[in-house]
Amino acid sequence: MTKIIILLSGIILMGFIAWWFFGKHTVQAKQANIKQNKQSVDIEVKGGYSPEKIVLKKGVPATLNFKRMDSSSCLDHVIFSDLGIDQKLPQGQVEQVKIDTTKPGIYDWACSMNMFHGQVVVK
Ligand SMILES: [Cu+2]
Repeated sequence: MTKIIILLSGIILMGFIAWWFFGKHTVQAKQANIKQNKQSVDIEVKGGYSPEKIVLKKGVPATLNFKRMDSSSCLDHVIFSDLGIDQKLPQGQVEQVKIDTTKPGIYDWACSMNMFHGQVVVK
């Protein structure tokens, strides 16, 4: 009996590990609030980015408000390589990053060491 329980828990554990590594994890996308033909999203920078996926409406001027709560120097710059943005994020402050929404597309951002990532979808 004990053997069966061990065997079953082993199988469940392996299934969980397989799901964890190979399963499709969907990240919740955050839609920007649109007000008077402007859109903005607040992003908390703390051991990564929250939210890390943002949907912006095409053609509406957009601002991402990065608030860096993390003292790690790893997160002191945010880089949108496709948009030519490399902006400093002072700690404990809100730093506005303007995003060009004239062209629809998917734009990735990363920290200065390319360890943490986020994504903006313009559509
Ligand atoms: Cu980094």
